[in-house]
Amino acid sequence: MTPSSITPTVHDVLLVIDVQNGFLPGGSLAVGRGDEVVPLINAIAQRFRYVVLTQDWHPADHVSFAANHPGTAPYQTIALPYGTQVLWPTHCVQGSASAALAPGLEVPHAQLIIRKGCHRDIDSYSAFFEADGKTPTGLAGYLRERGIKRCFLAGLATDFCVAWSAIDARKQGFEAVVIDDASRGIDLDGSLAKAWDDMSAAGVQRIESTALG
Ligand code: VGL
Ligand code: ZN
Repeated sequence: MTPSSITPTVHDVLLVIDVQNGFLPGGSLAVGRGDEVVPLINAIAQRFRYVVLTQDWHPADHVSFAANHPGTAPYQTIALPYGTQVLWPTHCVQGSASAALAPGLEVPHAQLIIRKGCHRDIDSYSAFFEADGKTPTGLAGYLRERGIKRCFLAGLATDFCVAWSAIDARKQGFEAVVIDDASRGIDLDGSLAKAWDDMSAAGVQRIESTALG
C-alpha cells in the first residue's frame, strides 16, 4: 500500500491533541504557527468516524509551572520523583481561557474529551498515561472497547504531547500515525528531532495529511 492510499476505517481514531488557546499565538505557551493546524484538523476530522480530543487541564498550583518553584524560570528543568520535568510558563489552568479549545476548532462529532495533567504533583503530556508512566487516563480501555486498532494523531505540540501520546499508543498495542503537517512543535534544545527519533524507534509512522485518501 502506498502512503497516498490510507483510508480511515471504523478501527481508526483521530486523536486531536491539545488544540487550545494557551498553545496558539498569543497564548502563554505559544507553539510557533500553532494556529495553522486548526483548519487542517477540521478537514481531516471529517474523514474519521471516531475522534477524541485532549485538553491540557492543570490546577493553578501545578508542579510543571515555573511560577510554583521560587527561583526558577520557564524552560529550565528540575528533577522530580518521576523524572526530569521541564518547567513551563503557567498555561491551561482548569476552566481558564488558556485551557479552552481553539475557537476555530470544529469537530462536532468528537465523542470524548480527555483532560490530562489534572493532578498537582505530576505532569501528563500523554493522552494515555501520566508522566509516571503508569497512571492511566482510561483512553486505552475506551479505544479497545470501541474496537480501535490504529491511532492517528495531530495537534500541539509535536515534540511533547503528540509524541508522548503516539509512543504510549504503541506501548498499548495500537498502531500510531502522526500527521506531521497537522502538528507543530515547540523545539526546545533539539526536542523536535529527538522526539522523531524516539517515535521512529517506537514504530510510530509519520505522514502528511495528503496521504489520507
Ligand atoms: C504541552 C508542554 C506543557 C503540550 C503541554 O501540549 O505539548 N507541552 N504542557
Ligand atoms: Zn501542560
